[in-house]
Amino acid sequence: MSLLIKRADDIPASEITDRALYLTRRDFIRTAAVVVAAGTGPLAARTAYAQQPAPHGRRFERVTRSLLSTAEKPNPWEHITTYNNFWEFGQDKSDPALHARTLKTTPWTVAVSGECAKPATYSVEDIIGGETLEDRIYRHRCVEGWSMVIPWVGFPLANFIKRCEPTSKAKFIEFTTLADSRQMPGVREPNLRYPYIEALRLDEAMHPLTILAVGLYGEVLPNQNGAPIRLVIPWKYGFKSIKSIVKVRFVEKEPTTTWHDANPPLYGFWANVNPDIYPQESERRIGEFFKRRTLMFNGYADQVAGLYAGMNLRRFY
Ligand SMILES: Nc1nc2c(c(=O)[nH]1)N[C@H]1C(S)=C(S)[C@@H](COP(=O)(O)O)O[C@H]1N2
Ligand SMILES: [Mo]
Repeated sequence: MSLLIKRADDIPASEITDRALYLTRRDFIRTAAVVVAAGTGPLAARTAYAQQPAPHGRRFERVTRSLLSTAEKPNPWEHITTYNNFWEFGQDKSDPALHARTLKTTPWTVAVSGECAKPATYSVEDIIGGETLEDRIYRHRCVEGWSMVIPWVGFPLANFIKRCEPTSKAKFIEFTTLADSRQMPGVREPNLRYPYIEALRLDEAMHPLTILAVGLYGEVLPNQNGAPIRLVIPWKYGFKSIKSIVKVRFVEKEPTTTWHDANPPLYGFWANVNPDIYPQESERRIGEFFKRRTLMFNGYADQVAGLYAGMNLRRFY
């Protein structure tokens, strides 16, 4: 970390402005304080400097445009690959870009088990193989109050689920992230229980908006964004979109999930974006200065509200 500490008067003004624009307001104030005080030390190291954006990876050959994309302008590669949440690589937004570089993503397999007719260990190549890859530009809303627009490359999770042939008992689908402490320094920290686990009700998982993402901006997914394969479910808070998946399990009962287990009142199992539940009424789009109003189901209400008909969304948050 110490290599990243620069004196404030070494930072070009352009870098300060650019960086400040996409920090949260609290971080922005801290950064400003650091700049004014020409401070160094841990605070400066933590807040003042962006990581290098991810190097560019292999481009996918055929990616079709999806009608399910938002028309909003995507955030640039630099934002999406340097401002990340991936606690297996550290808690700061800049940690994953720094520490995930060395994650080994080939070979990679996903072990499928539980209530299904085709339990097996699938290679990522096999999972992606027969799929038509699509550009899916989605809004992303983190429970911490920031948002981005991200041009994923992926395909409906439903396609993979059908291949696994869930039985009639399967009501939920559970996902697990790799937890290899040799590659993932965060896994040794006592902040969350690893491996990271997330789950969806099966009908949510089968919804056409729910995808397995394998790329970003037409290229192979950078490690910090959850390579080689991650879930993206755009109407829920970001923590549901689990990264670097190594296991899938079909189950009858609602599984215990990492964030919900860590703090149930704060992180509901459902995690549907809901501006009516304090303090989620507004968000800051990374790259913008003023806040925007958060939309019900993150703007996907027309497509997904029906999944929750008759459910009290204040109780099942
Ligand atoms: N395994 C794992 N998956 C994870 C997380 C994590 O810490 N570990 N963070 C979640 C949160 S809170 C968010 S907002 C998104 C961030 O994805 P991004 O860095 O690609 O934008 O990943 C989600 N998936
Ligand atoms: Mo998040």
